[in-house]
Order: sequence, then C-alpha cells, then structure tokens
Amino acid sequence: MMSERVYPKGYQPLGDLWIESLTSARASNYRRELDLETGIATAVWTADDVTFRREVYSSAPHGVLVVRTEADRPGAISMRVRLDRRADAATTLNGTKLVLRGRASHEGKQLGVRFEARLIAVAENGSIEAKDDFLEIDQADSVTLVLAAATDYHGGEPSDEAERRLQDAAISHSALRTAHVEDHATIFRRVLLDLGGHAKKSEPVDERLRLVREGHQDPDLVATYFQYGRYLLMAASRPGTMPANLQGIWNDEMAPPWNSDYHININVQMNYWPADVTNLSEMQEPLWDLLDNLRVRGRKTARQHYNARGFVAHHSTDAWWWTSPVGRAQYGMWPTGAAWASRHLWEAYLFNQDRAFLRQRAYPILKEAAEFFLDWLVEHPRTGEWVSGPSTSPENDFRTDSGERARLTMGPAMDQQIIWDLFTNVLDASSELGIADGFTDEILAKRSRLAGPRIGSDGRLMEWPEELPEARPGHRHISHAFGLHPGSQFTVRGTPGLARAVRRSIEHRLAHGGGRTGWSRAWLINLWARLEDAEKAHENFQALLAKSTLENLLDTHPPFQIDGNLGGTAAVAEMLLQSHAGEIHLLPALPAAWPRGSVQGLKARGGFEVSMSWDNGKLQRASILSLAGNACKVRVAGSDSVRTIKTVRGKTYSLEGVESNEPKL
Ligand code: FUC
Repeated sequence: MMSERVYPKGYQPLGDLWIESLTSARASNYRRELDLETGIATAVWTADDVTFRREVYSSAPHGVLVVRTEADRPGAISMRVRLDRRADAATTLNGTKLVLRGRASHEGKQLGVRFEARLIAVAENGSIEAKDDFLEIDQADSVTLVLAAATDYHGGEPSDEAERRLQDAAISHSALRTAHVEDHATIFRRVLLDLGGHAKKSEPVDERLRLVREGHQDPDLVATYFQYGRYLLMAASRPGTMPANLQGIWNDEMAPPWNSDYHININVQMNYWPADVTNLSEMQEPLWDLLDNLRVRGRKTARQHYNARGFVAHHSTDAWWWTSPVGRAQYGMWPTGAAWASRHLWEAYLFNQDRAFLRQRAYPILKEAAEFFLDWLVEHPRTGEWVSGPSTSPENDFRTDSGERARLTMGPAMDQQIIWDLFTNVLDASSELGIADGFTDEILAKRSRLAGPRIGSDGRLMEWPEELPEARPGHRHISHAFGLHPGSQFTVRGTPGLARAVRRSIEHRLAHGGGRTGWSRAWLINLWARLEDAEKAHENFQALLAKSTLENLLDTHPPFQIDGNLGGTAAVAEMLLQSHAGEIHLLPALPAAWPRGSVQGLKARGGFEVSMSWDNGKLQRASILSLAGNACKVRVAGSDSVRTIKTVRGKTYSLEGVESNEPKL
C-alpha cells in the first residue's frame, strides 16, 4: 500500500542579481577564476583601456554575498544594479537599498516560504542614484555590493534577519573580505593535496578536461577536483544551514530536476562521504538536523503505516521532511533511507571520538532507527532467517518467469546489509557507552539470524535472495555492494570471498554499460579503492572527468547533480587512506599515474590525522597526529604486517624508513 503521491517542494533560486555595465566599449581579455583557498571568484577584463576586476564571495561569518568591482582608472565604473526573480516577487527601493520580497510557489500553487533579499551599494567617489527599481552608479573608483537574504523557514520575519545581516556587514570592505578569507582558508587548509603534474595548472579547466577526454592524464586536475569538492561542501553545508541537496545550493531553475530534493537512497549520503576523511566534520551538522527532523514524521510513518516502533524514512524527502513510501513501488517501497543516513553518526564518532556527541546526538537516533527494524523484519518461513520486505533493491528491476519487469522481493541484499550495518553500529555504540539492556539483547538476537549475503552460481554477489534475471544489468545503482562501501561488512582481508564477489558484480555492471551517471561512477571509484585496485579506481576517475564532468568541474548526472563531485572527492581520499577495517591503511590504491605526491590532514577512524608523502609509488614519510590517545594500527601499502603504535592525545608520531624500523616518537 503506497501513500498518496507527495510532490516534493522544489528548492528554488531566491532571485537574480543583474549588474549591467554602462561602459560602451566591448570587453576583451575576459578571464574568470575561482580561488579555492580564499573562496573568492574573480573576473578580470579590459574595456576602453581600463582593466576591471570583480571579486565575488559568499561570507560565512557575515552571512552575506559580496560583489566588489575595481578599476585601474579612477571614475571608470558606471553600472546599473537590479534584483529580480522569475516569479512570485517584487522589487522596491528603500532609500538606496534594493529590496526583493515575495513568497515561493510552484506555478502559483504549493505556497512555500516568504523571503526577502536586501542589497546595498557602497561606491568610492562617483554617485549612486536610486531609479525605478534599480540603482545607478556613475563614475565610481570602486563599487561594493552587499546582499543579504532570509526566509521564514525557521520562523521570524525575513526582513528583520536580512537587515540584521546587512548591519553586521556594514564594515569596511577590507575587513569584510579579511573575515571571509580567514574563515574560509582556515578550514580549507586543513587538507593539502599534491598529486604532481603542476605544469598544466595555469591552463583553463575546460581545456584540461578536453585533454582528459582525449585520453591524457592530469593528476593535478584530480587534486583540484578533490579540493573543489571540499570547497563545495564547505559552501553548501555549514552548521545551521540546510543540508546539501541534489544540487548542493546551486540549483538555478524554478522547477529543478527532482525538485532539488533530498534523495536518501544514495544521493544525500554521498554528499557527506567526504566530510570526515577530508577534515570537514562539522559540515555534517545539517545532516544531523535532517535526521532529527526525519525522526519526527518518521515515527508517525512507522506507527501508522507499519504498526512499528522507531522511525522510518523511504527513498526521498524534502525540506518538510515527509517520510512515507510514495509514488511507485519501484523507488518508493524501500524503508532503509534513514537507517543508511544514520550510519554517518556512528562514522562521525569513529573519526572524531566525541563521546558526548555519541551519547547525546548519535545514539538516540541510531537506537530509534534500529527499533523500527526490530518490528519490520519478518521470519522467512523456509529458512527461519530475518528478512526485510517487501522491498526493492533501489530503483533496479528483474524479470519474472513470464518476462515482466518486477521489483519487489523479500530480503533484497542492500536492505539486509544496511540493517546489519545499523544493528552493528548500534551495538558498537552501546558498548562504547556502557549500555546493555533489553534493547541491545534484542538487536543482538535479531542480527544473529539476519539473512546474510549470498554468492550466486556465477560468482557475483546476489542483489536479490534468488538469482533473478536482471532487466538492466548495467544499472546505475550498485546497491548490493553497500557492504563493501560505504559499509564495512565486507573487506578485502576480513571477508575475501565476499570482496571477490562484489568485484565480480561491479565488473558485470561495468561490462553492461554501468557507471553512466556521475554519482554512479563516483561510487564505483570508491568501491575499486576498497578493493585496493588502484588502476581500476584511476580508470574510473578518468571516466568521471571525461564523461560526467561539466566545464566548470561540476558533476553531471546529467543534468548537473552535486553528489558525483562529493563522491569523487571521497574517492580520492579512499585511494590514499583507508581506516574502515580496524587499521589505518596508507596508500591502499595509489595508481601508477600518481607516482609522487603528498597529502596533509586527512582524518582516519580512531581519532587520527594523517599526513604523508610518497615517491616512485612508495610511501616516503607519514606522520600521524593522535586526537584521542587511542592505539593506532598502521598498514603500509604492499605490506602484510600491521604495526601498533600506542599514542598520547595531541602527539604526532612519524613513520620513517617505512620498510623497516619501528615508528618513533
Ligand atoms: C536516485 C537515482 C537517480 C537520480 C535521483 C535524483 O533516485 O537513481 O539517478 O540521481 O536519485
């Protein structure tokens, strides 16, 4: 029984800021760049022998967008500035302040939030005049536009909030810029990556991508892609903001693809894959908010729809956090969305070792997510094992005996793996917290008879409990590989047979045209990295750049979708450092194309920060900062031995001459 169709409310652009140059000459030598370290986008051009320079940045400390134009001749800047929106808004003037106000809707229906944007212009010399619904600036030396915007999503009056931000930002431009750069660079520089190949650095990105499409290698572009992903996550998901949606925050359409919503059957989770390992842990806070919000309605769905305890969410949701199974069974009948998202809480604990976070924030959500499955699982009448269902293997289908396409089974592999992962995480969390009660007993008992992974007659990991003929063997979702990545149920050394079976499965997918969407390709790279197949990981990274990357380095599904960027960023980290199998593995999947390089500041589970350099494809030096004083097990690529280093919180341990001697303090 599916719920009545819920139409997600689209995440829309608030409006457009138009800057019309009043210089008659044509611009030449136009060049744009984004400096990832400062978080500033710059355009430079020449007109009438004057060189113009425009910087744009969005300041997290002040909550405003700043556009600063300068020229190398006094009085050369004349422009018109307008704010508008394609629907549902009107612009007025308040002195020389532009005010855009309105209420979002979908073609006049489904009313959404009220919003207001306020813009002020500050000109050095020259004049500013308010006309009709725009500002006209004449013969200024420089112009700074400051834009603040707010909605009533969290309550309150948007105009108050927008005005408060403008007032806060009413400081000199250099102070505003410095605050932004300091905030941005401090976070951004936590991780530095050098993969070599700098000769191409000064070439434009579109040109470099063209060369990659022709088969050239560009390791520095991979490093840029990685850092760009970190930049995107920092920009899209700061504490207190909404989580990053399908387009991050960069949707520019009023009716966006998939409503720019939160798909929780891979996409939102993939957005957060790089958060901990690339040292941006706090950017996940909006994901914790998402889970808190899903809990409220998810409890109701659990109770009303399934007569179950706990909370549940299905394949997708939006900013109003609905949780019911909607639309078609093909995608909607899948109850493990919240369970999957909640694994990030446990991972955040593993990386950051914050026990208060585990107790107060993570455990209650993990517990409630697990409670649902205690009631949801059913005992298989033949095997006596606990299975999930009826449910789907996300968005995939198989053929029935009569050749029809069908989706629902009992015990699809991904559900079983997600539930195993959730139960395991909840048990590990409870033992960390010293909790042992009726609930943990019940989880332990259920997990011990949970139907497990199965390998088919052709050696592949089975996606469904029976060997059902696939309708689309190259399907973009590789759901049954969950246990290898992002999960850690299967590992190369712990469960070699299952790891081999996943390998067969992904080879089969790829042989049938798999990896067509950007996010699917990004997932494949992570999987190859977990299989420690450096060359396959690299080959698929080349394909991500060549086939699923737009000229501005944004990922394309198509159309543009942010998950592939962030999944690709996580994949680079996964190739250099892994820590999911109870040990830190340095350079587990380093491809021949990156013979020399270095990285600083990647985080590892257990509470460590790792920096290292390599040459000729071999580790040269590594240093490990202990954040929590835990014992640290380290494996270096190509070695069969694992060393254990006892650590003291706050101390750094270096590994030198890694082939031989003991690590020294
Ligand atoms: C999932 C995927 C699609 C798309 C959509 C937004 O359902 O199967 O490819 O990414 O989310």
